[in-house]
Amino acid sequence: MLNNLFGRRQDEARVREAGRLPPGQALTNRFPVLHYGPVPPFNPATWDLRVFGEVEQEAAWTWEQFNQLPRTKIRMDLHCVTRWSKFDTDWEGVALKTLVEAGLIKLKPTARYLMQHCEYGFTVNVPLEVALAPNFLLATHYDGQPLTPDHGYPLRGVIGHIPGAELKTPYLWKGGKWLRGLEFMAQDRLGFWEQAGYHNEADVWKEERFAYG
Ligand SMILES: Nc1nc2c(c(=O)[nH]1)N[C@H]1C(S)=C(S)[C@@H](COP(=O)(O)O)O[C@H]1N2
Ligand SMILES: [Mo]
Repeated sequence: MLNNLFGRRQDEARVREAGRLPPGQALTNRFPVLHYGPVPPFNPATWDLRVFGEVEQEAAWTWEQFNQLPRTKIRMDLHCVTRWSKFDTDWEGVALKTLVEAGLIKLKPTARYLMQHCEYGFTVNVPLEVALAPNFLLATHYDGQPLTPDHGYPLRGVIGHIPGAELKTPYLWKGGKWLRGLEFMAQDRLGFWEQAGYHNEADVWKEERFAYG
């Protein structure tokens, strides 16, 4: 217990010195769970991922089809708006950038934003340049294991900070758990937490937590 506490402080000092602890954040070695509403069930026979909006051709991938898409692994630091940060987390899944480059999703030139549609009508919006960056992943695995139900099984968006990469880093809420749809949009629309007053840009280094002071 004491040992754990001491370890946490040391770990935090180390990431702070490395410039990896954003303002107002504290390191945790746990993995807190945060979401609104219940954890949905998963049925691989009926699950699909819809791709729609500003695309040349709409699609609905079954779970089997989704698992045949090209895969990517990334390591990143997660920063939650509720002030915990978790460092060096390992994710595996499908990069949107890869799907676009491979022509598996053909975007219309008008596509500028992505809305992630999740179970029970939860939504979260990001600009296209964020969705196509290497620090955004459609993740099926965390730490070498399939996601646990409360962290978004079978599929979630996840976004974090890759140390050394000059990429915009939004807070973790910009990744939707229990993902079921990718809607490409010409105009921005606010997602669930953004409508509730969270900041639309959500940049962790600028502490863009809430839209109104
Ligand atoms: N479907 C869904 N995804 C969601 C949320 C939610 O309420 N519903 N909350 C977001 C918020 S506020 C956070 S901080 C992260 C938390 O992810 P975690 O539970 O894996 O730590 O999920 C995000 N994705
Ligand atoms: Mo959150």
